[in-house]
Amino acid sequence: LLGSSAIPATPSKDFKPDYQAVRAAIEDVLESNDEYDDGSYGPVLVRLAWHTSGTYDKNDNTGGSNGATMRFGPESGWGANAGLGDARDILEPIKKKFPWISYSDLWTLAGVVAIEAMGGPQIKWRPGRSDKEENGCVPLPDGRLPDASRDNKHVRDVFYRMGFNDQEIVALMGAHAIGRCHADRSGFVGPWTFSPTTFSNGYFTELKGKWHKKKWNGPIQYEDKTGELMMLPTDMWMVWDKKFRQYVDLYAKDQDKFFEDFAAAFSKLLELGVPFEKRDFNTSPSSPKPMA
Ligand code: ZEM
Repeated sequence: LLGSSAIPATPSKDFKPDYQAVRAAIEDVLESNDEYDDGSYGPVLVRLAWHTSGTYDKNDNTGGSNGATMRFGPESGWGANAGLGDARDILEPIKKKFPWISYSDLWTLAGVVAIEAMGGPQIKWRPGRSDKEENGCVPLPDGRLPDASRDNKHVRDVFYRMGFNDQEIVALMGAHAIGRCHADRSGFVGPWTFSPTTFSNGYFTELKGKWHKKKWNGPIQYEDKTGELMMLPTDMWMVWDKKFRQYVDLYAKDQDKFFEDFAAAFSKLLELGVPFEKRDFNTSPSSPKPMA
């Protein structure tokens, strides 16, 4: 019997990529290292999926997950991408085991699998991204990813450039229920919720509490009354801006609605700029698990 590791680099015609096997391999690495952060690579994998996609510009159709250009400089060295080497490295043995999957499909699928494994919604995902060569791609300009120290106008500029509306922006921000900030990556410190490895609407319920500026020499960030939880300035704008705030209220009250809207927006994010063949999810011949 041929294991998937024996698949040749140029697959034969009747080769069927086994995405379930890749999903299982991703699930296996998520909690493979107790020493890493809160015992999970889930959050940093979600951040990789987001940063590889969030460079998209709808005006010239550049950026986005297709290409996996974060493998190369200058993108790999952007300040915004600090720490994402951990996420890329943990996926490398999976890429070796399943050489037929592109990095760009693997990185986006890993984000989806991580969210589902952390208790989040099922997210529609389909393959079809291809990797660019280092010498074949025009480097993207730095500054496409959002800057946490800035305001609501900046947040809108960045996400409208990708093609999102206010509701989708707020839904996507709910990913800050998981993970944490690291002093040596962004300069900010701490998690947004007390359960940073569980995907929930906790970001919104916490946001509705009381927040004050943290007294320290680091960048401006906000803390709750326990001093353990944090919010970035851009997070605070989700409640300071009335149009954003109505969705914070909605998602704080209604987890199901948050899961539904997040799943749709995250799936859209991962597909920005990807030249899929014309077919839909449920009829896709190469999508092994139709995602209803
Ligand atoms: Zn984040 N994010 N993000 N984000 N993010 C961090 C961490 C994580 C912003 C931001 O500056 C930061 C979205 C939107 C925005 C995740 C997912 C998503 C950190 C901490 C910062 C500073 C990095 C560090 O120090 O390790 C800003 C300004 C955003 C928009 C305005 C969206 C959208 C996301 C997904 C849908 C995740 C999962 C993390 C946690 C990473 C980890 O390693 O724990």
